[in-house]
Amino acid sequence: DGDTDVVLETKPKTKRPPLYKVMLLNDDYTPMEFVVHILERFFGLNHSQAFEIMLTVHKKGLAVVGVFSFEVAETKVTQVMDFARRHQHPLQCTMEKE
Ligand code: TYC
Repeated sequence: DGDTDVVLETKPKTKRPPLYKVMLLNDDYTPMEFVVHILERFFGLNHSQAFEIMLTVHKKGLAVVGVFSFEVAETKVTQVMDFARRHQHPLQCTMEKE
């Protein structure tokens, strides 16, 4: 009858969830050993990895310490900020969509 069937391709509907970078910011007061301890304790880094990232933050101003789902990233930021505040250090930790 002259009609033409058109079947549009549909995209696969499962999208990967967005990932979030967790970053540590430098400051002049938080002791280096405290930052290394944080990286070991909350990010599961070994001592030399932790020391290396701490030095990168110290020299460059900030560094990405890990990439996680939203909920995990939020938990890490909260854990770091609470731990730093309890020890009266001004350390800042933030997250940003990748
Ligand atoms: N700049 C700090 C010092 O000289 C060390 C430091 C490193 C602080 C990393 C924060 O995220 C940081 N004691």
